[in-house]
Amino acid sequence: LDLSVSWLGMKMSSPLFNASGVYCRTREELELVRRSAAGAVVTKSCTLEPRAGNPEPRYRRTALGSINSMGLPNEGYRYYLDYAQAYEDAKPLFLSVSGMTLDDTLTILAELAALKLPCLPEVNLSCPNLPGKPQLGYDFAASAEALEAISRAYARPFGVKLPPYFDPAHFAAMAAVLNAFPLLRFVTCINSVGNGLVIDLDSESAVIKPKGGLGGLGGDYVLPTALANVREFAVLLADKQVIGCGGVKSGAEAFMHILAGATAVQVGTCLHEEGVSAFDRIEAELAAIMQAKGYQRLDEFRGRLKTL
Ligand code: RRO
Repeated sequence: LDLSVSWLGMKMSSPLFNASGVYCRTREELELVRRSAAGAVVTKSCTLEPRAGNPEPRYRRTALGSINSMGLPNEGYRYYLDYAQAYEDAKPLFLSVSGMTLDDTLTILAELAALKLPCLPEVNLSCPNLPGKPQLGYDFAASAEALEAISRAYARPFGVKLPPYFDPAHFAAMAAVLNAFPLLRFVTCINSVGNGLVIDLDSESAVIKPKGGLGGLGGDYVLPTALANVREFAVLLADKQVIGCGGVKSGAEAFMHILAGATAVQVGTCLHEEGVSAFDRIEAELAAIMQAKGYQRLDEFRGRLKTL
């Protein structure tokens, strides 16, 4: 059985890796993912300056997943560039970038390009948790402008992290924007489903502090939305790769993401709750499903979703 994935000149021994935001803020966390069964490593979204993030509590597990309003806590982009500079593993490394302004993002990417580091940027167009800042991915014209500027400033292959979309007209509109940029080689679908509200019945209270309790949903809540976004963009972005993210907690959901068209699959909420041993478990479960179905390689079922 072969669970490896080759894409963009990289080889991953497993399709699974961490979702940005989970186990990736500090060097210590990144090293746990690097030394795990994960097939790649992605850093926490970074800004020009270090950030402490939003007030706590800002993450809560629920019976069906998680809600977070972390507010982009990170060590500042130089920390992650230093990590990338010292990185020697064959396991691919992705740098998530989420400047507070487009100019900040361009500054970070220009420096990354100049250093010629062995990592690919995943530009975050979809943080839902910065008070007063809308998610860029929901503004198609602003997304096009950002991709134009990024293509000019970076001039190398890159990817973007997208918010979830909920209407075929929006899939089509965003796909038309994305298809205009040949350096854009992958999209990660999806970021958390933004601005949900989890309420605790006993205390009659929101469960996280920022934004009156509003935060991004992950876990079981978001699996069907994630699969729809993976499927629609896999069909609409013929020359790009889609990385699946959302609701993966066992081999079954990983298989579904790949069936919907995902090249590789990220794990967020489940990784946060279980730790990096989740990668061994989910990989073994995915292998068992493939064995039972008679598949030896991921490309034998990738994108082959049946419809009725
Ligand atoms: O740090 C966060 O609050 C955060 C970010 Br940047 C993101 O992209 N998605 C998310 O769920 N939380």
